[in-house]
Amino acid sequence: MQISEFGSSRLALGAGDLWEAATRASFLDAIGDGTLPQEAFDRWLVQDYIFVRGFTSFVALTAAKAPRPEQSLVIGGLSALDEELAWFERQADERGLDLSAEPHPVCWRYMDYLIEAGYAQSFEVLLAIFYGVEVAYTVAWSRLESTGPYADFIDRWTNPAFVEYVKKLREAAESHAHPGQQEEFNRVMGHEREFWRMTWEG
Ligand code: MP5
Repeated sequence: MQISEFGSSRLALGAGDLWEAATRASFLDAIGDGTLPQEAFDRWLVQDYIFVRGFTSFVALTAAKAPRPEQSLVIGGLSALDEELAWFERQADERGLDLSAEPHPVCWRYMDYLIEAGYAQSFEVLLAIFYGVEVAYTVAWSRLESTGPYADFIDRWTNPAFVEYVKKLREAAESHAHPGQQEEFNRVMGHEREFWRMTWEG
Protein backbone atom coordinates (compact mmCIF):
# COMPACT_ATOMS: atom_id res chain seq x y z
CA MET A 1 0.00 0.00 0.00
CA GLN A 2 0.99 3.64 -0.41
CA ILE A 3 1.80 5.52 2.77
CA SER A 4 -0.29 8.46 1.52
CA GLU A 5 -3.40 6.25 1.80
CA PHE A 6 -3.24 6.58 5.58
CA GLY A 7 -4.43 10.17 5.12
CA SER A 8 -7.82 8.95 3.92
CA SER A 9 -8.51 6.66 6.89
CA ARG A 10 -11.43 7.51 9.19
CA LEU A 11 -9.31 8.72 12.11
CA ALA A 12 -6.98 10.83 9.91
CA LEU A 13 -9.94 12.52 8.19
CA GLY A 14 -11.62 13.09 11.55
CA ALA A 15 -8.51 14.91 12.81
CA GLY A 16 -9.03 17.74 10.28
CA ASP A 17 -6.18 20.28 10.20
CA LEU A 18 -4.37 18.48 13.02
CA TRP A 19 -3.44 15.70 10.61
CA GLU A 20 -1.34 18.00 8.41
CA ALA A 21 0.07 19.80 11.46
CA ALA A 22 1.24 16.47 12.93
CA THR A 23 2.80 15.11 9.74
CA ARG A 24 4.63 18.14 8.33
CA ALA A 25 7.57 19.76 10.06
CA SER A 26 10.19 22.44 9.42
CA PHE A 27 12.66 19.95 10.91
CA LEU A 28 11.90 17.45 8.12
CA ASP A 29 11.85 20.13 5.41
CA ALA A 30 15.35 21.12 6.54
CA ILE A 31 16.55 17.50 6.24
CA GLY A 32 15.08 17.50 2.73
CA ASP A 33 16.94 20.61 1.60
CA GLY A 34 20.17 19.80 3.46
CA THR A 35 19.99 22.77 5.87
CA LEU A 36 19.24 21.04 9.18
CA PRO A 37 21.51 22.38 11.95
CA GLN A 38 23.44 19.55 13.66
CA GLU A 39 22.20 20.84 17.00
CA ALA A 40 18.55 20.30 15.98
CA PHE A 41 19.25 16.76 14.81
CA ASP A 42 21.07 15.90 18.04
CA ARG A 43 18.23 17.34 20.11
CA TRP A 44 15.70 15.31 18.15
CA LEU A 45 17.72 12.08 18.53
CA VAL A 46 18.08 12.38 22.31
CA GLN A 47 14.47 13.49 22.89
CA ASP A 48 13.06 10.86 20.55
CA TYR A 49 14.98 8.13 22.40
CA ILE A 50 13.53 9.39 25.70
CA PHE A 51 10.09 9.51 24.08
CA VAL A 52 10.39 5.92 22.79
CA ARG A 53 11.29 4.73 26.31
CA GLY A 54 8.06 6.32 27.58
CA PHE A 55 6.13 4.97 24.62
CA THR A 56 7.39 1.47 25.54
CA SER A 57 5.61 1.80 28.90
CA PHE A 58 2.43 2.82 27.08
CA VAL A 59 2.65 -0.23 24.76
CA ALA A 60 3.24 -2.52 27.77
CA LEU A 61 0.06 -1.14 29.39
CA THR A 62 -1.78 -1.72 26.10
CA ALA A 63 -0.48 -5.31 25.96
CA ALA A 64 -1.85 -5.85 29.46
CA LYS A 65 -5.35 -4.85 28.31
CA ALA A 66 -5.30 -6.64 24.94
CA PRO A 67 -7.60 -9.56 24.24
CA ARG A 68 -6.33 -12.47 22.15
CA PRO A 69 -5.50 -12.43 19.21
CA GLU A 70 -4.69 -8.67 19.21
CA GLN A 71 -2.19 -9.32 21.96
CA SER A 72 0.23 -10.79 19.37
CA LEU A 73 0.27 -7.54 17.43
CA VAL A 74 0.93 -5.50 20.57
CA ILE A 75 3.63 -7.84 21.90
CA GLY A 76 5.25 -7.77 18.44
CA GLY A 77 5.29 -3.97 18.72
CA LEU A 78 6.90 -4.20 22.14
CA SER A 79 9.63 -6.46 20.82
CA ALA A 80 10.29 -4.07 17.89
CA LEU A 81 10.66 -1.26 20.43
CA ASP A 82 13.40 -3.17 22.23
CA GLU A 83 15.33 -3.46 18.96
CA GLU A 84 14.65 0.21 18.20
CA LEU A 85 16.00 1.38 21.56
CA ALA A 86 19.24 -0.54 20.90
CA TRP A 87 19.43 1.12 17.47
CA PHE A 88 19.03 4.58 19.05
CA GLU A 89 21.77 3.72 21.55
CA ARG A 90 24.15 2.82 18.70
CA GLN A 91 23.29 6.03 16.83
CA ALA A 92 23.92 8.13 19.95
CA ASP A 93 27.17 6.32 20.67
CA GLU A 94 28.50 7.04 17.16
CA ARG A 95 27.70 10.73 17.66
CA GLY A 96 28.90 11.00 21.26
CA LEU A 97 25.43 12.01 22.51
CA ASP A 98 24.33 11.66 26.13
CA LEU A 99 21.04 9.75 26.31
CA SER A 100 20.66 10.35 30.03
CA ALA A 101 19.71 13.99 29.35
CA GLU A 102 16.56 15.49 30.92
CA PRO A 103 13.37 15.17 28.92
CA HIS A 104 12.27 18.48 27.37
CA PRO A 105 8.93 19.66 28.88
CA VAL A 106 7.21 18.95 25.54
CA CYS A 107 8.54 15.38 25.60
CA TRP A 108 7.44 14.99 29.26
CA ARG A 109 3.92 16.14 28.47
CA TYR A 110 3.61 13.67 25.60
CA MET A 111 4.93 10.74 27.70
CA ASP A 112 2.73 11.70 30.68
CA TYR A 113 -0.28 11.82 28.41
CA LEU A 114 0.47 8.34 27.01
CA ILE A 115 1.11 6.69 30.35
CA GLU A 116 -1.97 8.22 31.99
CA ALA A 117 -4.03 7.09 29.00
CA GLY A 118 -2.49 3.61 29.29
CA TYR A 119 -4.00 3.29 32.78
CA ALA A 120 -7.26 5.16 32.20
CA GLN A 121 -8.49 4.25 28.72
CA SER A 122 -10.09 1.13 27.31
CA PHE A 123 -8.20 -1.15 24.92
CA GLU A 124 -10.24 0.23 21.97
CA VAL A 125 -9.14 3.78 22.71
CA LEU A 126 -5.54 2.69 23.37
CA LEU A 127 -5.45 1.15 19.90
CA ALA A 128 -6.39 4.50 18.35
CA ILE A 129 -3.64 6.23 20.35
CA PHE A 130 -1.09 3.54 19.44
CA TYR A 131 -2.03 3.80 15.76
CA GLY A 132 -1.85 7.62 15.96
CA VAL A 133 1.72 7.61 17.31
CA GLU A 134 2.94 5.23 14.60
CA VAL A 135 1.01 6.57 11.63
CA ALA A 136 2.05 10.15 12.34
CA TYR A 137 5.70 9.14 12.15
CA THR A 138 5.49 7.00 9.03
CA VAL A 139 3.56 9.70 7.14
CA ALA A 140 5.83 12.53 8.32
CA TRP A 141 9.07 10.74 7.37
CA SER A 142 7.64 9.49 4.07
CA ARG A 143 7.55 13.08 2.83
CA LEU A 144 11.35 12.70 2.36
CA GLU A 145 13.34 10.72 -0.22
CA SER A 146 15.32 7.98 1.48
CA THR A 147 18.78 9.31 0.51
CA GLY A 148 21.52 11.47 2.01
CA PRO A 149 23.06 11.43 5.49
CA TYR A 150 19.73 10.71 7.20
CA ALA A 151 18.63 7.84 4.92
CA ASP A 152 18.79 5.33 7.82
CA PHE A 153 16.37 7.44 9.82
CA ILE A 154 13.96 7.91 6.92
CA ASP A 155 14.05 4.15 6.20
CA ARG A 156 13.30 3.21 9.78
CA TRP A 157 9.79 4.68 9.62
CA THR A 158 9.05 4.13 5.92
CA ASN A 159 10.30 0.59 5.18
CA PRO A 160 7.66 -1.85 3.88
CA ALA A 161 7.63 -4.00 7.06
CA PHE A 162 7.01 -0.93 9.23
CA VAL A 163 4.26 0.31 6.90
CA GLU A 164 2.62 -3.14 7.07
CA TYR A 165 2.73 -2.99 10.88
CA VAL A 166 1.09 0.46 10.87
CA LYS A 167 -1.57 -0.89 8.52
CA LYS A 168 -2.31 -3.74 10.95
CA LEU A 169 -2.65 -1.22 13.77
CA ARG A 170 -5.10 0.78 11.67
CA GLU A 171 -7.15 -2.34 10.91
CA ALA A 172 -7.17 -3.28 14.59
CA ALA A 173 -8.25 0.25 15.63
CA GLU A 174 -10.97 0.29 12.96
CA SER A 175 -12.29 -3.15 13.82
CA HIS A 176 -12.53 -2.10 17.49
CA ALA A 177 -14.32 1.18 16.69
CA HIS A 178 -15.31 3.13 19.80
CA PRO A 179 -16.78 6.65 20.18
CA GLY A 180 -13.82 7.73 22.35
CA GLN A 181 -11.18 7.01 19.70
CA GLN A 182 -11.29 10.23 17.70
CA GLU A 183 -10.76 12.61 20.60
CA GLU A 184 -7.65 10.75 21.76
CA PHE A 185 -6.31 10.31 18.23
CA ASN A 186 -6.60 14.09 17.86
CA ARG A 187 -4.73 14.60 21.14
CA VAL A 188 -1.89 12.45 19.79
CA MET A 189 -1.78 14.61 16.64
CA GLY A 190 -1.50 17.71 18.84
CA HIS A 191 1.42 16.19 20.78
CA GLU A 192 3.14 15.21 17.52
CA ARG A 193 2.86 18.78 16.25
CA GLU A 194 4.37 20.11 19.50
CA PHE A 195 7.16 17.53 19.43
CA TRP A 196 8.21 18.56 15.91
CA ARG A 197 8.12 22.22 16.92
CA MET A 198 10.34 21.47 19.89
CA THR A 199 12.91 19.63 17.76
CA TRP A 200 13.13 22.68 15.50
CA GLU A 201 12.89 25.54 17.98
CA GLY A 202 14.53 23.98 21.05
C1 MP5 B 1 7.27 7.94 17.05
C2 MP5 B 1 8.50 8.42 17.54
C3 MP5 B 1 7.13 6.57 16.44
N1 MP5 B 1 9.61 7.66 17.50
N2 MP5 B 1 8.58 9.67 18.06
C4 MP5 B 1 7.49 10.44 18.10
C5 MP5 B 1 7.61 11.80 18.70
N3 MP5 B 1 6.31 10.02 17.63
C6 MP5 B 1 6.20 8.79 17.10
O1 MP5 B 1 7.32 5.56 17.39
P1 MP5 B 1 8.34 4.37 17.08
O2 MP5 B 1 8.32 3.53 18.29
O3 MP5 B 1 9.70 5.00 16.86
O4 MP5 B 1 7.86 3.66 15.85
